Amino acid sequence: SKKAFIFDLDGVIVDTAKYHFLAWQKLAQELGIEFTPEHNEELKGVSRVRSLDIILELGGIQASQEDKNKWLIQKNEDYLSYLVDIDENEILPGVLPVLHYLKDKNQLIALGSASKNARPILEKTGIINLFDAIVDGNDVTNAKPDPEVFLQAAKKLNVTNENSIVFEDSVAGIQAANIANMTSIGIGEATTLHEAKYIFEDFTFIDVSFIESLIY
Ligand code: B16
Ligand code: MG
Repeated sequence: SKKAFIFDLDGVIVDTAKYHFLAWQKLAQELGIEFTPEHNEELKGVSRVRSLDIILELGGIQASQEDKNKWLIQKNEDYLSYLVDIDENEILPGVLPVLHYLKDKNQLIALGSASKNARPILEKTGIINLFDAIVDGNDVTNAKPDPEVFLQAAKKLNVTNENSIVFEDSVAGIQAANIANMTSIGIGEATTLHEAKYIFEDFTFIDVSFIESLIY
């Protein structure tokens, strides 16, 4: 049978969180807000607009919509400057073998990401052609834990939710997959991602027999 394997982007396929951090930190500094790597954890899987709100709340800053829009553009331009030179080396360890194995087994692969920059990242890392469907921040109105992004992906692939498997590094993403009755696989720390059906520290811990067990 054909299953849909839906991958989150940041924290699962690539570690763009480090670039998001640098760009948010630059903006925070300009606004006189202290922004640490610990704070950045709270922004994982969260939309760009919500991320700015969290940072402004951190600094106790109330801003006009005009200022917010300006800062969102500024942050994204800065973020994109870090992506200029990325290539396949940006793909996290163990991910490519899993993607290729799924292709070999004729399984369906989708992206389910909150990022509006997902397509250029998949292009630059040379894996966009492995995806049968892409759903990203440009397609959805409701952020995770709302399951919209994963529901759209399964629908595009014509696969039922029960036959869909989601790889996620954020708690909100795991919750979204669970709400959709999909199989949730957490990538990261077991304590943080305990709501996931399965948890792996990273893709190097995922072996062929586990993937087989998901397919059949
Ligand atoms: P952008 P994911 C998310 O990607 C990131 O984890 C999150 O930190 C970011 O704010 C969000 O994308 C929006 O990204 O500013 O590029 O539209 O984990 O859902 O793949
Ligand atoms: Mg993520």
